[in-house]
Amino acid sequence: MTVFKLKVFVFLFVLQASTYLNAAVVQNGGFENGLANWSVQRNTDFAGDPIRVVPQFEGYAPTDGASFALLRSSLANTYNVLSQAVNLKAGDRLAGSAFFKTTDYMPYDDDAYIRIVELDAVLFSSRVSAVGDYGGTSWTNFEFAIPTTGTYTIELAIRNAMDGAAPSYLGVDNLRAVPEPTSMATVSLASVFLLGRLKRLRKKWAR
Ligand SMILES: [Ca+2]
Repeated sequence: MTVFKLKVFVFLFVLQASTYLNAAVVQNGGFENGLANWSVQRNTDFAGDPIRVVPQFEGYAPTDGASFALLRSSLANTYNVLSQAVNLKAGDRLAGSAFFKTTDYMPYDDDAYIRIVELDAVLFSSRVSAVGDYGGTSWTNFEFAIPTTGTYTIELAIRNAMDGAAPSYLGVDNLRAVPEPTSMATVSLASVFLLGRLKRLRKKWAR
């Protein structure tokens, strides 16, 4: 293999690898870096900021790293929202974990959801009527396969129903895109091939 050919190959490899890496990243999906990379739509009330990053909440510990996002319902009938636009490929799976916990009771049916806006796909949802008065879920893992390559908005939201009293909470952690297996395989195969080429070239130079 000539040096020129090798250069072309390295270029193609880097191109392929970066495409794969770009497609596979949810920025700060584990909330280890505060709310960086997230768009925040918060409605501050008497209890202060309703969207925070915390190391724990009641019995809930992070499912990834040392912190997670905690959204609290505040104003009546108004969602507090975190969102992020992500490039995803067909076959990629968007995964994460979430819980819902309420201090409210029926008929104050506070609700929370995680969805992909463009697909109207709900990955996680819960509400007071589902968990019961003062109830909650445990951490729940979810996973969703992306049908078509595109840019998608991940939206996390919670709201108070009827009045702004007795908040509910949505916890979210470890949001990530799991790449479609074949794109991962392409990159690993390319790595093996490139490594072989480099070894052979090094032997040639050593002679
Ligand atoms: Ca985390």
